[in-house]
Amino acid sequence: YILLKELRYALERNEMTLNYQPQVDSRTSEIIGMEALLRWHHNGEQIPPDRFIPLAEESRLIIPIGEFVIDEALCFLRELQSKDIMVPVAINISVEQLKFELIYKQIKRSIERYAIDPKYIELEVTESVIITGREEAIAVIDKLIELGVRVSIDDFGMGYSSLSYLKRFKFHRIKLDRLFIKDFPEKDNGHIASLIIQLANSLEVEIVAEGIEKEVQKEFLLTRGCNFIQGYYYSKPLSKESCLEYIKKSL
Ligand code: G
Ligand code: G
Ligand code: MN
Ligand code: NA
Repeated sequence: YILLKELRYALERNEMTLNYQPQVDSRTSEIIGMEALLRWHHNGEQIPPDRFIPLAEESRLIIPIGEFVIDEALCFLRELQSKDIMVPVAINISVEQLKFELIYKQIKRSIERYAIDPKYIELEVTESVIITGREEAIAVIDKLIELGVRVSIDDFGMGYSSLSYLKRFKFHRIKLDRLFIKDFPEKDNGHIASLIIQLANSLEVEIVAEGIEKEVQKEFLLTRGCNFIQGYYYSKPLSKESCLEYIKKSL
């Protein structure tokens, strides 16, 4: 793989950056969080995460790349908190990162060093992490939750029909996958989205709908009890500077 060879040098060549996509309370238009999304600028083009994250996971490069992502995101969080801007940041975590205590140590060290309030750190893990992840991975998640960090289930509804894992640990939030809303209202009646919202509400966990592009989708979700929205309707992923501007306007 030529791309894999290039990926090895991406960090030292400063080709990686984080963008931040606002998450908004549709009742007030206030920002309630942001998701850090990794970008790789290589030879004048942007390579999408869907192409390089799997490579990074297979090659273990996800460990240094993941460390970079956590460090960048927590630096931004510290910068915000030093300005008394208390907006949580959500960070995507791959299962490979949870096989070691490294991630726990890194996050704990950053919390102490930067004096970050851990409840503003949210880790997004997919259902597959919890289902296929071995006991070590679950144990690391438990330790992180004990630190005060929050955990969300990303791409909810995509992977597994088993819901038994919902009982296994104390997660904070579900991220409703874009699949369940993207074709609403033309080709999707929204029944599955409604059901997942009901599930979240009865479990008393937060739910954020991803990939909302249209007002009609936002309105529908609101009537069904989901007011936390992430999607192009409010904003695309933004550079750190633009996200800060967004936050200042929103609060
Ligand atoms: O940014 P984009 O919208 O194209 O993201 C596509 C997918 O890439 C996301 O669903 C997410 O799972 C993954 N992704 C983005 N940034 C990161 C990251 O920093 N770490 C990991 N592990 N995955 C990421
Ligand atoms: O982690 P996850 O795979 O859920 O990442 C979210 C992905 O969805 C990112 O790649 C992000 O760029 C993308 N995204 C966010 N909002 C929208 C949207 O409104 N429409 C579409 N098509 N994609 C979105
Ligand atoms: Mn995510
Ligand atoms: Na994801």
